[in-house]
Amino acid sequence: MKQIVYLEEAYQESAGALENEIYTKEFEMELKKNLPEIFEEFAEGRKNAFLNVKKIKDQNKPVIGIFCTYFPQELAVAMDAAVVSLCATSDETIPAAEQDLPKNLCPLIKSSYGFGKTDKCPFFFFSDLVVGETTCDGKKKMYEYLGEFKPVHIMELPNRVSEDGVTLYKNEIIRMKEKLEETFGVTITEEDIRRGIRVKNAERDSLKRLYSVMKADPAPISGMDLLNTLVATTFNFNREGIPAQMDALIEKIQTEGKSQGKKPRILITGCPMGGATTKVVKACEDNGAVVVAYENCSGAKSVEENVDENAADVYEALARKYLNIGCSVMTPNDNRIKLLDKMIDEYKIDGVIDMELQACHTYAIETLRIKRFVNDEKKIPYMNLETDYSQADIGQLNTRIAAFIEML
Ligand code: BJ8
Repeated sequence: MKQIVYLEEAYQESAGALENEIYTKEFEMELKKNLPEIFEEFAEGRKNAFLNVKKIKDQNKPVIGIFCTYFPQELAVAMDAAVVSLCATSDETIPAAEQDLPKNLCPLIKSSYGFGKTDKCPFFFFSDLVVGETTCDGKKKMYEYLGEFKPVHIMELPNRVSEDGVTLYKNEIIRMKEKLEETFGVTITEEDIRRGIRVKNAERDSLKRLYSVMKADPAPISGMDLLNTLVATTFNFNREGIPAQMDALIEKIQTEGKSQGKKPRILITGCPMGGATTKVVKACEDNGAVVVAYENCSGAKSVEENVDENAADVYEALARKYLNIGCSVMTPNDNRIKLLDKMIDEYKIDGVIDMELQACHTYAIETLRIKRFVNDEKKIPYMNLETDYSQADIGQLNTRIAAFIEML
């Protein structure tokens, strides 16, 4: 009885947190203003994600919570587990986190920890196991404390893309598989993993097809709709169903989409986005531009490259794909430059905005390399923005972004 009451309370609280985290009223209004019939299904999908994860738990299916795109989701698909992206984009839980963690830490880390500590994230609540990777210093040290609230498994991620790195990560993927087998009492065969690879490749291909609609000039949808749809798909637990859903959405965009008109075309790179940081996209689009591409982890970074389906060694194939994600925690991080190079050309980008979260040292340090590349090699304007999860800098963001767009 106590458990049921607790679950109901958790539902109420979690639903509130979820609302703040991934489904803002502002976004709902944006949808209504633009293409309600096209995107409603996706907005609903996000709203219902909490109920869906609860249904999955009721069916006794394992739920794995993740924070980062370096987790090889193919392993979860291989054992029919659900993967949930844990709440990390709202400032609601930062005060609770700051009781334990330093204030001058990246808001993403504080938010994640705060959701774990306060039990306000429905996905954290239902996760059987949380997986973290040794990415930036802040995240990997935070996981040490997160382990006090949930079982946490850490994958050791190498700092550089090299053959030694591939071997290290391959062994970590095998260790991850063994951990899943031991935790959930299942056997994951090579054939299961090959199926997981095919499912995830098909999903990535369909997401690529979706965001490629923005190659059209004028763009057929707003950058806000694109971002919110991309984020929403991470809460879809039926991974096999995503390609058909994406294709239906693309068809609707092509037949019913409202052209955005001729506007300066922006690419956003840098830290992951969603929730509180959609303020940057809003500021771009309120000031007359359209965000046509997201190179960050909310967009192309983790989606562009597939796993080799024909590789003899599935673990090595997974290690190669995931290590190629161009995150600033890698040194050097040439893959970010390669992807930016390709996207700036393909999406006919007029200006690049590099968004850093406060106290994210790796992305902040990398701004110089990105600026040099964008200005000197691609010969287009670049702007770096540092922000956090508060609303305090909205005025300043608008002023700076308006001036940048004016220049394009
Ligand atoms: S693969 S971008 S999801 S690590 S913003 S917590 S880096 S201090 S989020 Fe990331 Fe994986 Fe990389 Fe993507 Fe640290 Fe920076 Fe905070 Fe960050």
